[in-house]
Amino acid sequence: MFKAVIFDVDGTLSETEEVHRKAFNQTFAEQKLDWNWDKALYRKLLRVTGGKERMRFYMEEHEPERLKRDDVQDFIRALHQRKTALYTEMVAAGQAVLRPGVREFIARLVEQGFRLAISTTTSVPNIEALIASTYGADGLAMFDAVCGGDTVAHKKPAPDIYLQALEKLGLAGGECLAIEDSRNGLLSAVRAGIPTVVSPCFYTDDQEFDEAVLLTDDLLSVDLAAVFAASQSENCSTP
Ligand code: XBP
Ligand code: MG
Repeated sequence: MFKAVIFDVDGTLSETEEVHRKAFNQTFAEQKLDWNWDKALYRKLLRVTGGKERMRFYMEEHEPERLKRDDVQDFIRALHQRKTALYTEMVAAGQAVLRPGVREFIARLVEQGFRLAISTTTSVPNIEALIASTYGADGLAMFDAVCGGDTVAHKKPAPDIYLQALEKLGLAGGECLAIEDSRNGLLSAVRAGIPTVVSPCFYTDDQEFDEAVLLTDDLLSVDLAAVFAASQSENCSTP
């Protein structure tokens, strides 16, 4: 049976991307940039994981000249620092809540003795803010491994952030189950050899999830024994 469940954060634990989008847009407005990421554009930009990488992707199409400046790296880093400050303030103010069923699902896992971990692209302060606002100051203690943001060179869909979690847990991929919302996250986990349940969110409901061991919109309905059996029998082809 699985020994640990590894959770993605944005879109999985909480529908946080609307708060990220708001923090990005407020940062751009403060800096007098006429960049306004509406929902339709943000859905497209979410194909790129990582806020700094996402802004660079946006500039490639909308402000290629600015990318040629010597200070572009510092420019992006400064924007991202301000965005993260705004995002964590918004989360601390209660603007991000757990998705339906997540709290009960995690409580059930803890009760049944599963170890828990986090593997996310989002910045570590964002993880801390979300867990503190939804579980209190000691919330992170539930997780044996918390892996996020720039601690890896290659973000999702590369496997790095999930491989980091496996190393910290001291477990093999097949001993764990990943819970994701997006194709980038699914590919990252499967490439790390981890069977993955996908629960799509608002921004990922149009994506493909063929490599998932199970697709669901209700984590509480997941039969872990059946998922484990399916994961053992499937030849998890690494895409
Ligand atoms: C989602 C991401 C992150 C967030 C923004 O991460 O791709 O980039 O959109 O957070 P995941 P940052 O689904 O893996 O939790 O601006 O801190 O990157
Ligand atoms: Mg996600």
